[in-house]
Amino acid sequence: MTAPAGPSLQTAPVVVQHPGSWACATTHYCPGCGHGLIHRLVANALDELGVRERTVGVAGVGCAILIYNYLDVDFQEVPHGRAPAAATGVKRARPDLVVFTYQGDGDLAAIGTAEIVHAAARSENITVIYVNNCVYGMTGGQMAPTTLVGQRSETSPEGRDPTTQGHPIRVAEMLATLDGAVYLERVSVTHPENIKVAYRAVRKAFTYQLEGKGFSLVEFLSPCPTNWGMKPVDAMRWIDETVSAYYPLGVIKDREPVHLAHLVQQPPTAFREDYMHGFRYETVTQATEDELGRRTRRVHPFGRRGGRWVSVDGEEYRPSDHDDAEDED
Ligand SMILES: Cc1ncc(C[n+]2csc(CCOP(=O)(O)OP(=O)(O)O)c2C)c(N)n1
Ligand code: SF4
Ligand SMILES: [Mg+2]
Repeated sequence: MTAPAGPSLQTAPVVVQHPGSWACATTHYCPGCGHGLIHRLVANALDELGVRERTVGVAGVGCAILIYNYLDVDFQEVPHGRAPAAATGVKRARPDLVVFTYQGDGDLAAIGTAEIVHAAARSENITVIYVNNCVYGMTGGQMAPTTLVGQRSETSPEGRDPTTQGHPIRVAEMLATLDGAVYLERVSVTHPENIKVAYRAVRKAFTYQLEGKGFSLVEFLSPCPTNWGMKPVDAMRWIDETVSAYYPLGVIKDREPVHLAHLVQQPPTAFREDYMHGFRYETVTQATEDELGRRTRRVHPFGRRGGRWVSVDGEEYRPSDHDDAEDED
């Protein structure tokens, strides 16, 4: 019997293919995990925006710590929770790069609370992909700041009790109070329609970064069937019926930037010359000349308590007849 005629592999039309930003590796994620889907959306967005070659991801600690094996872009690996701080450094040093963090809820909303709040407050021009699966996945399913009231976890076997364990944190709403946060949206990957919306959100967040608008974050409600003790399909249903009732999907904030610090691409020259020699927080309060005709500056570190004379070429100088009282203003 002869095989039915049809297009060969070489001539068949391409219907779907891996995004170029995808490294074509097999992931280590459990069946039904949301991380792989979310990676794919990030890869698609980077491809579509044509920024793969100038993108740097900053990976948090958690199940997705190995994301650098899956996305074909440069990555910076950082300690737990510190991704927004590291991303700040990369973006400020190289504003031409597209910089994003990829963080779980344990990483971002527990150990990294300070970093994410202040990156948003400063309106760092970065994109944050925040994966909220209501649990510490990597370490075996302990309660996270996002674990729902009543949800069972390794450390809340009877269900989270808010009287002793507090209430879950809605990160996107919390950050929305900060003027520096420009775009915040919560999405999910539970079915094709939601995935399309999620993709648009990721793409928009990166577009805002390219436009220099400032801080954006896309929060994903993501299944962790392994630690939830559910089949993958039940985990998806639980997100639709229960998780998204507490964490509503949609745009939480989308506004023009009101804080423009992120548009300062490099520190001013004077700042770099004068402030990088030992004191980070000095302010120049006056310039004068010493007896040799060198220009000197009186600088005050740390809220004007103390200070020192520094010549313009960086040499320490302290005139013996200087009266500190003159400067007490
Ligand atoms: C400083 C530090 N404290 C604790 C840990 C242990 N740890 C590793 S991953 C993790 C939780 C990760 O949970 P999450 O960020 O929600 O990511 P998920 O695995 O759920 O995607 C913790 C507590 C660590 N690696 N470093
Ligand atoms: S433990 Fe949960 S978050 Fe981690 S890979 Fe498995 S399903 Fe995904
Ligand atoms: Mg988690």
